[in-house]
Amino acid sequence: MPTPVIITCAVTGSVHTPTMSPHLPITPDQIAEQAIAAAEAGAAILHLHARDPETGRPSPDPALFLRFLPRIKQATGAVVNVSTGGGMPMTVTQRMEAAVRTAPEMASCNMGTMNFGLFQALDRWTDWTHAWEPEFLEASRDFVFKNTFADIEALHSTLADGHGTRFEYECYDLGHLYTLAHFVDRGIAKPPLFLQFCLGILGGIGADPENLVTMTRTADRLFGDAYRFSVLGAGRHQMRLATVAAALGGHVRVGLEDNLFREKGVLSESNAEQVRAVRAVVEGLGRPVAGPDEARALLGLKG
Ligand code: KMH
Ligand code: ZN
Repeated sequence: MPTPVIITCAVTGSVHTPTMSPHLPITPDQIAEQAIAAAEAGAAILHLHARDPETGRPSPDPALFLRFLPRIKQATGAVVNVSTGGGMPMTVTQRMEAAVRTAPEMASCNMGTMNFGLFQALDRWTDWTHAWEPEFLEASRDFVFKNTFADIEALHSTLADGHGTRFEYECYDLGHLYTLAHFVDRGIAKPPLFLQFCLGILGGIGADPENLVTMTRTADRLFGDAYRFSVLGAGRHQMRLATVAAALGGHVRVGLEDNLFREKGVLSESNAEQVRAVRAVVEGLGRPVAGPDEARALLGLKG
């Protein structure tokens, strides 16, 4: 029996702006509705950010998370994954606040400090520059996505040790796998590890299938069978890389955080639409889709 595929849906993120798509969920109600529909379509994990409902800008405010998390938990059995990646220009402390307050089953843990292209990275199908306020656009050119060794350690001591939260380890480059191995060696990161290979972000590794294979081979050497991997391809690379990931035995991530399009020039109308599309690919490859409890068992979550 092939291993079931865990579909993660990243519902809104912090990169895309409301001016880019009318379908991007912004308010707590919209985030809850789209997250619930994504779970009903087959997403076992919901990766969640919050936004200021007035401006649509990413927000670290735990009160906003608390306006959609209980509703999602009540309506679905899906694993709730609270982002600690936040968005520009939050501090690391702000980025961790919602996860510390809500003690989720899962939170993201970004595995290195890097340049992180915003509009430049996500989609070369469209010139997005019109969609950004000029000062935000200018600031994004100088943006450092800070995830130092100390930050990674703090996430583990606060969330894993304090609350039993486990991590989606966001790896944007090969070096991030070696950093994770260092934390495993120190007994800080504990298997089974859930690696999210993030390909196609400007500043990280490119979205070539060869790179994905190299990442899996490297992870095999570093972690043996103590890890599972999932893949997100930024922008137009999303479905192609999800297909390669599923064919290689991995798991997949989709959602409007990573890609706004169904195909060139055609916006996705919802997160659930992307979940249904990737589900068809996965099932077409002969692999079943994991329910939330299968995902929990595969990833050693607290439930
Ligand atoms: N935006 C993705 C490329 C996080 O939320 O911690 C990575 C991400 C980071 O989802
Ligand atoms: Zn995210």
